[in-house]
Amino acid sequence: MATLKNDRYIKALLREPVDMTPVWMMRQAGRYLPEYKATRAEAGDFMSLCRNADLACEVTLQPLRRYDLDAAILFSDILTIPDAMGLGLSFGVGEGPKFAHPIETKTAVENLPIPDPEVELQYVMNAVRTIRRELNGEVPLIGFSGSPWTLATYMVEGGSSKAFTKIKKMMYSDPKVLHQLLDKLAYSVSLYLNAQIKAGAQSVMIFDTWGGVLGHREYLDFSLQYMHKIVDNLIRENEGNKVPVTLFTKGGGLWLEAIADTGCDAIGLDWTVNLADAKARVGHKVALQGNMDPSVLYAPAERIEQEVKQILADFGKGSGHVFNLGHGIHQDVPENSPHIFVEAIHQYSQPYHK
Ligand code: 1CP
Repeated sequence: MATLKNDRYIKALLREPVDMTPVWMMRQAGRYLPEYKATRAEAGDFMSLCRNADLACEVTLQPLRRYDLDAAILFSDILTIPDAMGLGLSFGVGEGPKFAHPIETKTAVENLPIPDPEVELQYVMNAVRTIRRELNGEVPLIGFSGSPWTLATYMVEGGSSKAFTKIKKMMYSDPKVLHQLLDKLAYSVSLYLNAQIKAGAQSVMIFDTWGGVLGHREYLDFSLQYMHKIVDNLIRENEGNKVPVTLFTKGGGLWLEAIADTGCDAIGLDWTVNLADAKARVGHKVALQGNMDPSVLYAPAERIEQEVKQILADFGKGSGHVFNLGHGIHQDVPENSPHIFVEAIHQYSQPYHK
């Protein structure tokens, strides 16, 4: 990995020795940073920020200027694919995503185009290329996508959901139509992630934020099966380096063995899982990423440090752990909390790597 000055994150994902546990934070760019709000205001709206490579690069780098993070993550969103399929994505200030044309019928699924990542999603690839150039080899760049199931929830519901009424109705009454949609999404995501890798992403992560709302059989059939197809299709080596892939299913703790069997390099964990148990179950196959409850960042410094020490002790000695939050950072955490979190990980993890 001659091109990287700090390759701890990549090494830990490949379970190769490191000097200390690497850390980054899910949703590390965003509204908890005042400078993010200023850049977003300059862009006008969220999608204009994503479409402007220089501004997307700027917000990607903002958290790295403040905190000693071991990886950068592309600033974009999981909903770029459905938008490129013509669903008409919009975000109001302080509101969730909305689609002008949600997917309601079999015909709508059949008519969905497969976006060409270097055409309809070229703005994402331009952002990847710009960020890679500006990072100048300091830390690796993570590319990402939503999982087919998680993307489908937004496309069928028309936006965020709590009960997932429409997509579950489709799943139980019209499973063939849903499978057809998921199949198109798995293909689109594979093309999209491979294009990000070719544009310079050094690792990729699939966010299955809503896999945990499924029953056991439904998770395997409607979510994991399609992530598995994507893993099978991904470029796993680029520029002479391995490109590790991480799968994160929020609420996926029951399925760690099945997730590890997809051939991914790492599993992202939320905070409901104990790292020692997870390591005993799958640590011989994959690395683990996580898993502090993001709400711990509301607590005083001593409590944050105590939690970091506990999670490090749970994972124990050796490589194969990337520290992270178990889900996205909250918008209203105290400005210094991420600093305390990151410093504690680097300081207290060193004995575990000797
Ligand atoms: O108003 C704003 O400024 C927009 C807020 C915002 C941001 C900062 C959205 C809208 N998306 C993002 C960026 C983003 N989204 C990133 C890159 C930033 C980084 O991590 O540093 C990433 C990786 C995502 C991924 C994402 N988007 C997920 C998966 C991860 C997760 O948090 O579970 C999901 C589910 C989305 C959908 C989405 N986009 C935006 C919002 C507010 C949401 C969530 C909607 C919901 O709760 O249903």
